Amino acid sequence: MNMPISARQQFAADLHAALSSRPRNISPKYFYDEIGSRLFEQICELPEYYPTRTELALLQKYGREMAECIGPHAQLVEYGAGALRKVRLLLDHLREPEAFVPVDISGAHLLAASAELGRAYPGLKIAPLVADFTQPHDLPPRRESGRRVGFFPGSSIGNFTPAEARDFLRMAAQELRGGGLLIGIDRIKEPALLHAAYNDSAGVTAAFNLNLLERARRELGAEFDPDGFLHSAFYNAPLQRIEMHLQSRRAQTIRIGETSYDFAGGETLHTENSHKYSVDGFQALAAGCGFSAGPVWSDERDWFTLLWLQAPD
Ligand code: AVJ
Repeated sequence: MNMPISARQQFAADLHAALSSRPRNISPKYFYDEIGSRLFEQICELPEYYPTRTELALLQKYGREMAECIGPHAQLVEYGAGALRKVRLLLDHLREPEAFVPVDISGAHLLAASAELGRAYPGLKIAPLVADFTQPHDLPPRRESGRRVGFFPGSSIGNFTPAEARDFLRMAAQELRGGGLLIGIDRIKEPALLHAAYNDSAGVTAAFNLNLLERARRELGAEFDPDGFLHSAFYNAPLQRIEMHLQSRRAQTIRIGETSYDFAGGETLHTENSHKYSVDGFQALAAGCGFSAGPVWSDERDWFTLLWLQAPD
């Protein structure tokens, strides 16, 4: 039998693979250790980072209509649970939800957030599931009378390439059949606004990106000059995405255990994609995965949109 591999071993394996490949890239999920999660919470408060506050305002304003789409007795599944702040704005309007199932790989964080939500919603059945929602997972069985509905806020889907987004949406269409999906997307907009959102003047996004290397030092004993890398974030217009990279200021070597990795000056480790969508473009992507388009809710500036997608029967 295979031994389960620890989070640290998984990070080590993925970082070695990333540093050995060309171009070098690693999953953004490694941003979110305790320090990284705290930095992300700070990003959400930044004046330049509009997505969180724009989406929260949409949930405040239209939560009742969204709850109407979700319907009574629903089993509500949140993909990738953060602080579970946004879902409250749906729960406040839902009629007799059957259960709330937050799914996240970070077990400790998920259980703490679930316990806190439980204190605020004492009548609600909360069934946290510690799992990577991009991999096959087993949701609790649903009742005959209710539907299963997915909630995927934050434009987290933007971390996926369109091909990966399709894989996720196909999986979701199956497990949500008969129900639907409420999903947040960040809209294509003026590049200067996007650029500012990922290059804040307080340097929090830079610290968030650089924390990946700090984490490699803390957890894996990686050796390198911490001032040798810069935060780089830019809008890739043809691919409609923000890319974040860690860019080497000069020729240098990173050592992890026995292995050395050489960086040329200017060479990067690609750490994140954040894809931006038009409403039509995203609905077309989802339609290819079996969802039909329903109501959409956007702010006045069309910076962010929540969409209802009806899952197949
Ligand atoms: C959590 C993936 C939605 O892409 O905007 C914020 C992460 N990265 N600033 C995003 C992030 C840099 C965020 N998502």
